Amino acid sequence: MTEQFNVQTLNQFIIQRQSEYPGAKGELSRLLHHIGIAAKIINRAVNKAGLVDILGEQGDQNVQGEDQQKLDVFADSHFINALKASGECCAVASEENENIILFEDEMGRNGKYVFCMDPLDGSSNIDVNVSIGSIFSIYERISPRGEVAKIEDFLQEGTKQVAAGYIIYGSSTMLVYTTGNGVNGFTLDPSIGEFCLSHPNIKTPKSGTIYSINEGNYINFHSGVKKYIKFCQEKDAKSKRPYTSRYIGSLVADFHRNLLKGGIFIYPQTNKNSNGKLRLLYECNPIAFIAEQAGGKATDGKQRILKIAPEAIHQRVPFYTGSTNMMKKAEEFLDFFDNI
Ligand code: P6P
Repeated sequence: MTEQFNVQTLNQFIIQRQSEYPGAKGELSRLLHHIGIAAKIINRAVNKAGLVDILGEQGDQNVQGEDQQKLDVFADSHFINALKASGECCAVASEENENIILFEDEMGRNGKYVFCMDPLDGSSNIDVNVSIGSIFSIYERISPRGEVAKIEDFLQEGTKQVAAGYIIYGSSTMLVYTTGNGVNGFTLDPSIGEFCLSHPNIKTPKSGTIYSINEGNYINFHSGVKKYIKFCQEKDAKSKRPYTSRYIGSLVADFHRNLLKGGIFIYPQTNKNSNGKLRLLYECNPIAFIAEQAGGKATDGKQRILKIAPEAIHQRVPFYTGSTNMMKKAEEFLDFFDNI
């Protein structure tokens, strides 16, 4: 029994960190606590997905035109319920909903924060038991409290995030987040139903030997991306090349592996999709915040992801993120960007 009292739970950590913010009234702490609750509920569903009828397609399509999996819809609704219950959130932008979701009751109108999320990223992997994730990003609203939130509350550049994180539902379930003072990882201990601090102050290696990109799109890549892939594959003992190619097709799983081991993840623009595939607000910005807080880097091939001024809630951007030395080398090739 004593061992269970040596761990620091997510809630203990949140409360301890709150004391480091003089004057903090606990709003962000309460919001993070409710995210943890939603994560446990979704984790339970993901783990049982094969046993109860929540696998397979919902029969609808989301705003991206992607077939909605039942778990997508389940995750979306449970996060929204938890955020509403927290009393600290006034509106939500979700991959699963075309428009922002407004909390218009008195408690919602007084919420201090807006929340961007991909409630279940990598959902095409759900039915084949591959790791999937939830990704979130939190901003302080800019519209006056007491009023219904506005779209402008969501169109803030990534540097304004007050918190960002992801939950990875894999061989174990982890919640990894930052509030701008480093990155910490918590592993769910099913025996006590608590997220416990397992990866304090995560720092990503400056170099790595993993590159992650969907080479199935190779013919559509710009020449600079093709040249970088060739660089990764050339023999060079000094720089430990050829690098290892690892690509799961689940952003949270690919990023989490590279964060801990060192590596680079690329979802570039192509001649078919000039802005790539990943969404700025609820995929690239939160991941970029974590990458930078862990000592890594995140760009769209030219500029910091976190400095991009959003124009729409489902806006897509090219995405390059990972170990600083690998990003620096990749950018040398991207400087020679020319048309395909
Ligand atoms: P592709 C999942 O659908 C997702 O949004 C990310 O999780 C993942 O990194 C990417 O798309 C995979 O896209 O085109 O390589 O299958």
